[in-house]
Amino acid sequence: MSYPKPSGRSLLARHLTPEVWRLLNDKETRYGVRLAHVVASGLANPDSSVGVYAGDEESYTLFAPLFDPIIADYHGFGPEDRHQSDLEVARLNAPNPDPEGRYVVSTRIRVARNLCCFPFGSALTRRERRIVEATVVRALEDLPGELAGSYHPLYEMDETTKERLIHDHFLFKEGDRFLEAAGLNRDWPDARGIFHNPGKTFLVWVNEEDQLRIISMEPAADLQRVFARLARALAELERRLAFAHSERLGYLTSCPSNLGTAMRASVHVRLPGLAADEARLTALAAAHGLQVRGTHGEHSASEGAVYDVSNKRRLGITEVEAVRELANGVAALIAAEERA
Ligand code: ADP
Ligand code: IOM
Repeated sequence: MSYPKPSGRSLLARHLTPEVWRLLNDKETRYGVRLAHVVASGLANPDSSVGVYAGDEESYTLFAPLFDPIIADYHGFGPEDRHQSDLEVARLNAPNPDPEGRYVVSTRIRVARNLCCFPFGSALTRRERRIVEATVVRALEDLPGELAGSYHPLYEMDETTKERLIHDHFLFKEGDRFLEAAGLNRDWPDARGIFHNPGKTFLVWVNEEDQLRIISMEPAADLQRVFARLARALAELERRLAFAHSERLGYLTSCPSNLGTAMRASVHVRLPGLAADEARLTALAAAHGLQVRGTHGEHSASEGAVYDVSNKRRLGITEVEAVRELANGVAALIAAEERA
């Protein structure tokens, strides 16, 4: 295949040069992942922000001449850097940025995980995906206390329930064209599903962009409590499952934007004053290391001036630092909103 020049402004378009293509084009990982597989989504979707998906752990080393510049660009993390984790709740010290509850609608912290010794979602076979699902569901079955819940496979869910869960921000959307082009939606809805506790404050998505998305969420802005619940869940799951992890890059994920902590800590915050100039809002958030998404997540628009504001960097920053950065940045956005 000759060099497929990517269009658009994705990190793929910036870093897939003819030289990189020539260097990597004929390489293949142990699980059979090739460069064409890694870049397929970004080529099909010029409006991607990143545009590449690793098919397995080895993709990050075999295709490093493409991934490393993308990782450096997105996270400011160089080839000599080493990622460090810190999930110690006692060290968090992230004050509630909206104690009177005037702006923040809800808080959600999620991490992505993939099982070690399997390819990632875009390269899984149907049979392997089912094994991943069964392994994860078994690990979730006997979680204690507030984390206890039940698993709901997608193929058993009626349309009304599904739509309600998506609308209420609990479940992933269907038919995402970025994931589709990456090969992440193959055999849909087979082996996909959601686990949640009765109050839907603890949820796990199975076999979406990553094999697990582990989520703690609740109304208002008690970051400390949301983080503590997530940390408890992760400690339990680490005892039951072995996750794909590297000394250098931390937790390994399909998309390089999620490496390291694999954590996106976000608030849904209503900012009607700042909404008048979204470019300024985005710049203000970026100055605090934050990213702005729409009300229904990535690639969606804001509704009713509610924005999803989260840490942009997930690698080269600890979990505790990422949540603290969110708390400080959101407090600054609220102060700007009050002046607007
Ligand atoms: P991810 O967070 O897994 O990267 P998305 O950006 O698509 O993926 O978000 C997934 C879902 O989580 C969407 O429905 C989004 O609206 C919801 N969400 C994100 N942050 C919050 C929040 N703070 N409160 C409520 N829902 C949220
Ligand atoms: N993580 C992934 N969904 N995203 C960054 C897609 C994109 O490249 O726009």
